[in-house]
Amino acid sequence: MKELALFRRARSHGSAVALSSGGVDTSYETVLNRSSQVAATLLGELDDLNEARVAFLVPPSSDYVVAQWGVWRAGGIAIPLCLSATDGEWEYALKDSQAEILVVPEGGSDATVAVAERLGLRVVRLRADAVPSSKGLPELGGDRRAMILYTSGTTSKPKGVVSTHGNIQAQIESLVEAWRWQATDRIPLFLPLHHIHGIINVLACALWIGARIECYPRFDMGAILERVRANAFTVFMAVPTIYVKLIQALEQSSESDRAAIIRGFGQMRLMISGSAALPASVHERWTALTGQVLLERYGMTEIGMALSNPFDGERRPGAVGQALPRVEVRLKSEAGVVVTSEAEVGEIQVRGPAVFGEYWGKAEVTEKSFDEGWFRTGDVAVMERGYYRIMGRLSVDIIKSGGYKLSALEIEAVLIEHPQILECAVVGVSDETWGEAVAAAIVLVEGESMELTELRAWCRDRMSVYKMPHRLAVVLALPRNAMGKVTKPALRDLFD
Ligand code: MCA
Ligand code: AMP
Repeated sequence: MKELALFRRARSHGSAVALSSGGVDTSYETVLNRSSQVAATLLGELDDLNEARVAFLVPPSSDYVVAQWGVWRAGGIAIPLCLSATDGEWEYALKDSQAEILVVPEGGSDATVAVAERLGLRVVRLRADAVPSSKGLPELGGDRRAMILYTSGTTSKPKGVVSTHGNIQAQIESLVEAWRWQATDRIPLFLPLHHIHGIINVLACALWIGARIECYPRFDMGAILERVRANAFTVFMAVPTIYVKLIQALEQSSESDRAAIIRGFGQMRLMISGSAALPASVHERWTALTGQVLLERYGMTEIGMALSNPFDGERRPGAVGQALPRVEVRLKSEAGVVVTSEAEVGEIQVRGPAVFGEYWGKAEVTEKSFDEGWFRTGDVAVMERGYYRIMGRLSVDIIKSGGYKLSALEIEAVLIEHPQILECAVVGVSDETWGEAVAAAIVLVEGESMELTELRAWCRDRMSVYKMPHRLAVVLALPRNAMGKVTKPALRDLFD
């Protein structure tokens, strides 16, 4: 039977612990057995789901992998939903992907189940049953579509990035090679599992190699530092905001606590930062505190990881290194010419087996995203002394906050629905902790006033917490249509 390499490899890891959550260990064998049960349940009388979309809302745990692998082994396309999303956001993802089934843990996710049932989806609840199913499972090739991840961008609604099993395998193999993943590795997983940083870089790479993952429902600083002190981890992957928060925590802790935690970080074999720019000052502060030189890398949902500082050799603060194995990268200037010399700025374009093929149901947008077969990232960079350095983005409407990519247009679309708001514009403003913070400038209906807390209460029912504006300028004196006359860069200055 043709089986994906991921599952063949898992079989060979057998009784080794794959994941541990809340003190409960789960072996590779158990994950395989349970996922075959899920696959059999999803299939029912069918032989193959044939790329039917199956959404799942499962916290980081062995259950998450059981659900993901269950969908894959049944031949479906897995759509991991955001745990902190609102009903409207879930509804959008389920409808846009034309999902047919929703998988949830045995006892949870009532709100999502209600949304799914209203939309007529079949709901499957995970069970603890670890006996393998005897049902024959479909053969899967690399070109089989495997996953849809929703990513915000330059359109007002998130787009579904479709990756095939071949894309996913290429992304994993490149990182396993570049970062020297080992079966003896132990890594904490506290990043959200609806984005590739958590899904591919942490979860999939570790499972591929036979390593051990310790799951946390969120970034729980106290619990994680406790385990760092106990030398529980060999590899650590986080977004810059987390390193900023860790530095603050270390600086505030007692001398003896700090020494013990620093020892735990110091003995790890690899610590990585990515998803947003790591300020050189944070990079240097971390080295000064812990002796660890962070490895910064650059990636995107559509392409996996593309650039990385080296495992061996110089890890340069403020730079993202060179192309990863089997990833081709070029810079294209504003004039449309491929950049061939250092110090010349251009858009990062990427090609290779890890690059996705399509946005779900958006052929035209997909076509515009490629330039002669190269994916246009929208990020601008320059090559300096052999390493790429990211300079910014082509679109002002894309914001990176806490490692999450947000669309200013999506947030504006929510704000403008507020009855007291006449006009609005959203920008990202630089922020020491969050990289960028979401800032909203609004023109109110005459005679009205508004507090930030009021605005955030309005947003809370309509968008996940990390998308909500954390800064507000209420522009009262401007005439109607004033917003259209102010550029977004000028608005950014208003907040600085
Ligand atoms: C939350 N808060 C914020 C933000 N988010 N304030 C400003 N800006 C924000 N973006 C506020 C909340 O309102 C709350 O305020 C307080 O901070 C704590 O919120 P909470 O959610 O509990 O924060 P946290 O748990 O400390 O979360 C911070 C985090 C999280 C761990 C950095 O944002 C995170 O997991 N980020 C990673 C996202 C990620 O994985 N991105 C990768 C995408 P109050 O206390 O007043 O209520 S994939 C990608 O980018 C590519 C492919 C790549 O290269 O990796
Ligand atoms: P996402 O769509 O969530 O996958 O986010 C991808 C975006 O994150 C990229 O297009 C970049 O703008 C940004 N990004 C990822 N890693 C880095 C990095 N090391 N430095 C600067 N930006 C980064």
